[in-house]
Amino acid sequence: MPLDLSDESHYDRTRLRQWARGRARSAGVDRRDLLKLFAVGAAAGSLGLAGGGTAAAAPALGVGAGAAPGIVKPLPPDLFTIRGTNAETNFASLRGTGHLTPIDRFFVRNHTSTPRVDVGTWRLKVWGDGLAAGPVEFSYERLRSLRAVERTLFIECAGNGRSFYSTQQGQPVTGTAWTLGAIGVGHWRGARLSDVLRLAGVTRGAVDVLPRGLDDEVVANGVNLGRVRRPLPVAKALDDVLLAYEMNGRPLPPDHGGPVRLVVPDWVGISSIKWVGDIEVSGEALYSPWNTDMYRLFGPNHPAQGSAPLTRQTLKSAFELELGATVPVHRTRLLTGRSWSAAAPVTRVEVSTDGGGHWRRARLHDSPRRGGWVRWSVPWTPRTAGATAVLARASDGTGRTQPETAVHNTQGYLFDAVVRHPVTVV
Ligand SMILES: Nc1nc2c(c(=O)[nH]1)N[C@H]1C(S)=C(S)[C@@H](COP(=O)(O)O)O[C@H]1N2
Ligand SMILES: [Mo]
Repeated sequence: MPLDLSDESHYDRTRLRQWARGRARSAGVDRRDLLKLFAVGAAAGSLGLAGGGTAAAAPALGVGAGAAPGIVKPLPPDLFTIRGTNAETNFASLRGTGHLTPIDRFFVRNHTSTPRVDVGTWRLKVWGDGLAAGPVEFSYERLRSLRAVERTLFIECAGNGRSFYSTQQGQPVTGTAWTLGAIGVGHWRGARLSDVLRLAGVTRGAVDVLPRGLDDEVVANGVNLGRVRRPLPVAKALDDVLLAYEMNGRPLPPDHGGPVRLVVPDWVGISSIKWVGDIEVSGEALYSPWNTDMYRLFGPNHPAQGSAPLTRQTLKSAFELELGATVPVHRTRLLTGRSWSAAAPVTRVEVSTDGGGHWRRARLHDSPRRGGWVRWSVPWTPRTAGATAVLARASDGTGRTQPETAVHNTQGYLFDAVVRHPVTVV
């Protein structure tokens, strides 16, 4: 009986086993190089590549505050915090904005830098032994002539919230030290990946689909990992994945993958390959560093070989307030924020303004919907001056509530614990 790979965890476990036994094919990285990487990783505790090319504590070399890290759009300091080649959305700047994250404040996560891709000469090449015949190319015009779908979905980095492993749980992690702003909700318009794959002649024998970006090759620890790419099981690829060419009603901007990117609902941000140039459709299992050494859970809480590759994002909440904000005593203000989950709509949000002693239900301003977030608010009148913390805790339709502590992993992925947001009352 053929394996059912439409089940995500089954898929991942199967690929992982196959990969560990050398039975999945490397998509472009020499096995020797991968082993070399693993050796470096073992010595260093991990690669330091997790969701970013920079170590948590060390600022990226040559990139000072406000310096242009290869991102095209303006990055004013009130809207963004620059972290290496990436720009984190300042959550406070979302206050008063709508359900969608405006493009001028949508986070950017670049392994290298934003390439300028010409729409006129751009082609999407679909190829591989999982197709009935030879490669098929799609121009931008052809892609736009296919039946279009529109969806509102968040894209969130697997490492969003990573810095709280160290600041809140005292546990070291590697990777970009995001607070909670490595997420944005966009309204995407595009073609269905499934339509494109069918037009290209995908066969029943196809197993994995590997989209690859047109940005520069990634070099880490002296090893060229090649272009950013991460295999998707064909079941997910044929299910709900978009090839998006519009974001919030505008042509997809360069920093967010223009002219065309993948949008993979619910899955970690790395799945949503930007500037997609080609897609391999394979009859064999594929692996790349982005589903073997990176984007898996390593450390004492996880299997010795690491967890299965990450698929779905988790559950989080954030205040639309600076960390360490100063607020006046005896004055009533509206605390606002957002909560989101990849598993099911967020159904309840509770807020504590006394460091976690008492909890109140927040008022929800969006009807709970899969793929988006809910905005919420709760009034607060601080009664005593001094340092305190405000906390927000969400529950989703699966019955899950954010825990007090997130399960540590060396690369700091999937932080889901309630964040103690420091505030000073004066
Ligand atoms: N080609 C390419 N695709 C990519 C990346 C990249 O560096 N290159 N970064 C990935 C990661 S880690 C994330 S979190 C999302 C970020 O999307 P955004 O920059 O539009 O917010 O894009 C993903 N797609
Ligand atoms: Mo990411």
